[in-house]
Amino acid sequence: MSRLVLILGDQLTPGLSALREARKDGDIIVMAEVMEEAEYVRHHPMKIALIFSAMRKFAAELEAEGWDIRYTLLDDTGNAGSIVGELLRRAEETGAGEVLMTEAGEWRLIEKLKYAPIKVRTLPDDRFLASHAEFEEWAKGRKALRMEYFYRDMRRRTGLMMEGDDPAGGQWNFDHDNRKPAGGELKFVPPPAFEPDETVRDVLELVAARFGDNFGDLEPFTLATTRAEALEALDHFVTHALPRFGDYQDAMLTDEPFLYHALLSPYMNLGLLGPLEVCKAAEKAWQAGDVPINAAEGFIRQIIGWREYVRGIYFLEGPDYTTRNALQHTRDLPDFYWGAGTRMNCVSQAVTQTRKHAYAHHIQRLMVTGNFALLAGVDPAQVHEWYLEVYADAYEWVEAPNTIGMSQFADGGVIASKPYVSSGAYINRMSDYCKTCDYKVSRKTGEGACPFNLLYWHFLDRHRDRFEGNSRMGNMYPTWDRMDADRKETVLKDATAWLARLDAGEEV
Ligand code: FAD
Ligand code: DLZ
Ligand code: SF4
Repeated sequence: MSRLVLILGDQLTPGLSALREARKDGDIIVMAEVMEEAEYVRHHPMKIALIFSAMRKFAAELEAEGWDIRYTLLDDTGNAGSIVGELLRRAEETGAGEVLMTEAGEWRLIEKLKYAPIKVRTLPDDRFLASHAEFEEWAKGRKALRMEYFYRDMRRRTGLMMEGDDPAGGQWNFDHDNRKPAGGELKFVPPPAFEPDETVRDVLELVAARFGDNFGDLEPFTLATTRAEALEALDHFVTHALPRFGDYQDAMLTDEPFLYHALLSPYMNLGLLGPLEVCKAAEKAWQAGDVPINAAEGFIRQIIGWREYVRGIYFLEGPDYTTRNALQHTRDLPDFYWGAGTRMNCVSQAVTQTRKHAYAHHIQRLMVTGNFALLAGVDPAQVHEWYLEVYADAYEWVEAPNTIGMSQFADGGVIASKPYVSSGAYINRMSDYCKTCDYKVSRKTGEGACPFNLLYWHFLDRHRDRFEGNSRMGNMYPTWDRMDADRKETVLKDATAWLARLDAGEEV
């Protein structure tokens, strides 16, 4: 009896475990564009276009290599509308009695496949460097699951930037050389733009017709949609941006969405690029003397450290992770996350570029939109859904730990040892946004006071019981306590009034 080999939209890797085990004579590859995946959240149109284009091209490559492949287009008559539905339809059509697949990256789909009325054999997703078992073993018995220690193990295991048993340059982490604000004289080379071919143009037409009302611009669409193009994007990054990646990793500049960032997460998360090959390209450039050590180390840490670590946490913590709400935040996500007007220039910049490019870099996600939601007490489930929808690289295994854990502290501190909150001073230091903002970052209260300043103290005050004893909150409570009572009262009153205007739907 023949066998179906399921390849999901984010499993576009020639060496995928299911493909390695499959046989060209007899097995049938199944790939399907289905509404259930395309609308379980309202994905940014560019994200859907990227996935469908890359799926179609990957399928064509497999077919050219001699695989028997059944590919379902979204608009095909008979499309069952879901992954499980498509498997059952193809099983009936071909007489196949079993499905082979690589584990899905999301609990929702794992559960659906587990209860599918057909036998599904699942192989581990070994495109990641740490298996579930290895991560569990690392986590076992530890009081705190801090990324830094996990990262050191990953350096030792991969041998990346190692000199024998020691880290290259004598340090594991060169972050103290990073995090410079961006000055005006910096030059940025824009990311490579890939002209849509016929396949992409067909997909763009489909996405415009079916998902045109979702938040986000569909065009200009210039993303890579094949492994060959993604490799070009990698090469471009290593040559033009990596040398300054470390220095300006946390900087933010008006109308400069990309700076020296890699823009490679959509391709790694789809499977077009492997994490190890990306890190090796960075290591090679450092070995050749083209890239300083702080840039290469910082970049590699994001991938073998953060990326692997958050995936480990997602699977360790289980399917209820996305429903956690340790701080019991309940405010609705403000309309300006969907492009409604706001006078906060930093938020407006981050949301505008998200709409245009389905991209914002880490500090914009963490310290602008994430920081605001946390300070304002927005329901983390709504924040999570927003991040899952609006970014081209968003899949739950990576998005949820970053949002629920790192950004919103909704997991109660599994990932973050302290909440990532800041007043306007941090945004002012790392960006030029405040210069042209309606609010004054230097104002702590009264007319025109920066909302981040007001909400920062409001947050600390309302969560005093939880955070007062947190050593990493440093001297924030003593600073708050040293303010005179009148001033504290004014700060809290102004913050409450500002939140009331937000809740009333005023443009704030
Ligand atoms: P660079 O800054 O150039 O970093 C290089 C690579 O490191 C990235 O491509 C990415 O693969 C990896 N990386 C860096 N930081 C992280 C991290 N914290 N977690 C995992 N990988 C990381 N990343 C996603 O891939 N998908 C998401 O859905 C996602 N959601 C996020 C939500 C929030 C609230 C926050 C704070 C972060 C989120 N991140 C997510 C992490 C990070 O912001 C993106 O990986 C990064 O911005 C991607 O852009 P880049 O390729 O230019 O990254
Ligand atoms: C995100 C996505 C979208 C939009 N569409 C499809 C699809 O039509 N077919 C498919 O196989 N996969 C799609 N995906 C990716 C899946 O949602 C992804 O595999 C799971 O969320 C697990 O990460
Ligand atoms: Fe953002 Fe405040 Fe700066 Fe305006 S003043 S850009 S609201 S941090």
